[in-house]
Order: sequence, then C-alpha cells, then structure tokens
Amino acid sequence: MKFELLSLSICPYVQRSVITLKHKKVPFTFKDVDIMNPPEWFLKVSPLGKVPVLIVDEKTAIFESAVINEFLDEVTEPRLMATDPLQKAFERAWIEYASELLGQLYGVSVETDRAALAPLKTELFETLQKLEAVVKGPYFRGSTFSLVDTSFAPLFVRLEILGALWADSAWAQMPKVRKWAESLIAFPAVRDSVTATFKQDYLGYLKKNESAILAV
Ligand SMILES: N[C@@H](CCC(=O)N[C@@H](CS)C(=O)NCC(=O)O)C(=O)O
Repeated sequence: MKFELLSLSICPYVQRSVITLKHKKVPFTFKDVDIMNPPEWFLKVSPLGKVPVLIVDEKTAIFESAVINEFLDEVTEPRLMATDPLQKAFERAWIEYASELLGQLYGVSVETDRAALAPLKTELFETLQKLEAVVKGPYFRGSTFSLVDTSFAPLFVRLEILGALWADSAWAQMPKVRKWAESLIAFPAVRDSVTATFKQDYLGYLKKNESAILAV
C-alpha cells in the first residue's frame, strides 16, 4: 500500500500517525496543508477541514488520527493495538482521553490572559493526575509500546518544551506519569516524529499568538 499523510508540522494529531509510521518503518510521504487557507482539494478529502488525513493508494482518504492509527496498525507490523477485545476497548478509551488532554493543552497554550491561564493549567494537571493509577511503565501497558503511547507522546513532547508546565509542582504527585512521559520523549520513533526545527516552530507559533504560558 502507498501512504500519503496530509500534514501540518506542529499538529499533535498528525504526530500520532507519524510516530506509528516511523516505529513500524513504513514508507510514506508528507503533504503540508495550509490549514488557515485550506485549498478546495483538501476540503474534498477532509470533511472537517482538519489534518491528519491519510491518503491510501492515491484514492482513499481516511481522517481522524485514532482511526488512521488503528488502520495502519491492522495493515502493518508490529501490531501495537491489543487483540483481546476488552484490552482493546480499554486502550481505545485511554486514546480518547489523550485527545481530551490535547484539547486542554491547546487551550492552555493559546490562552493570552495570564489570570485565565491558572484554572486551565489546574484542569490540565488534574486530568493528567488520573493517569497515575492506570499507567504501568515504562510504557502505558507495561513493557510493550502501544497505540496508547503514540497518542500521548505528542502531549508530553509539548509539555517538555513549555518549561513552566514541565517544572510545575503538580508532577510531584504523579511520578509514574512523569517517568512514562520521559520514556516516551526518549523513544526513537517519537524523537524522529518531529522536524529539526520543531521546538523553534512551536515556540514561534505561541509567541506570535502572544500566549501567556511563555511569560509564566
Ligand atoms: N480529532 C482530530 C483532531 C485533528 C485536529 O484538530 N487537527 C487540527 C490541527 S492540529 C486542524 O486540522 N485544525 C483545523 C481546523 O480545526 O480548522 C484528530 O484526532 O485527527
């Protein structure tokens, strides 16, 4: 099969699929999309106007990062999703939870008002804290890397870059989550999933937005 990923370099949802593809050493190509001025051809294949979209064999468009990842996992080795139905449902539920957290991180990262930032930050850490009872380490389910890891890794990569969040005292209450985050940041496919200028691009985007998190 031939895979093309419609992308945006700083998008965490795109990064989920890149991690999956890199970990599986599956060849693919990128096509960057100007998401602020989406071209007609893009809106035809992405009904919600969002990236990522995976174009398979130049004809079928799959959208939604969790769906793209499950599809990639079913057609390429090694399998990252559980096969037992109960474990699979459990892992899907936590992938959904990662999407909620990415939404919260987005809210924190684009907030321009410092006073409004505090409750958003508290909410983000309270959501993260709930993982402490679930994560086994060094990866989500224990010794094997899974699609749950690919879905959380983009969150941790961004938290590390946002120094104020990475140094927050809330981490003291969740040592397992912190160790898991560190394992994922160091994971080869995660390191390879961003461009050399990613940190600069991400911080540049937040600076242009006048994000309050940069001044904390
Ligand atoms: N639920 C989607 C979320 C994707 C998403 O929000 N992508 C952002 C970029 S990071 C986007 O394309 N936004 C454009 C828009 O909302 O118009 C997924 O998991 O793939």
